[in-house]
Amino acid sequence: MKLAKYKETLSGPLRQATLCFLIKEKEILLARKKRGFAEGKINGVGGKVDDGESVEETARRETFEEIGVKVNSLKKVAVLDFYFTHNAGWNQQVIVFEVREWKGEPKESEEMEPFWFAFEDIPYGEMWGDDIHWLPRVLEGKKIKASFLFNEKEEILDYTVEEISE
Ligand code: 8DG
Repeated sequence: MKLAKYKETLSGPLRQATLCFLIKEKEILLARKKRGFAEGKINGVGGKVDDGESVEETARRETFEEIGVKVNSLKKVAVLDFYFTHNAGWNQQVIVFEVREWKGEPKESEEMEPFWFAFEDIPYGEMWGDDIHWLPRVLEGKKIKASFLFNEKEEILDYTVEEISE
């Protein structure tokens, strides 16, 4: 199935979630998810946008809840639309932020176990399969808009990735 065809079957806007990557020089903070959706995967920190919250507020709240860090400033670096042929309830738009200034030391919570990785050691094999298609470009300073369609085995059926100016 192709993205365009799948999108014809949907109505209404996508639910939104956030994803934050703390960056210091050429290192990125990633965390192993200890429970819930995508348990065991390595990822940035984030979660669903609650009613009445802005995406920036969600990013700050989730980063504090998951790794105990207070974010000073957020830079939007990507907008990713995810679609799942077998479970439309998982469909969501993820707003990705880069964080270079924060207060506190990242620490483990009941949900996340954080680690610093050099950019060249990012464990893409333990991350979502789409990340290799956009995260390297984000780390080069590009802004990205992308869409991915997954099947029931979490394989990518179709995707688009483009650079955006804003
Ligand atoms: P919550 O209670 O914390 O809100 O829910 P959750 O169990 O954390 O699940 P979620 O809100 O759906 O959060 C999923 C996180 O994973 C969120 O930060 C967005 C992010 N995410 C996806 N898909 C992908 C992906 O393909 N790649 C990466 N890197 N992150 C993804 O939802």
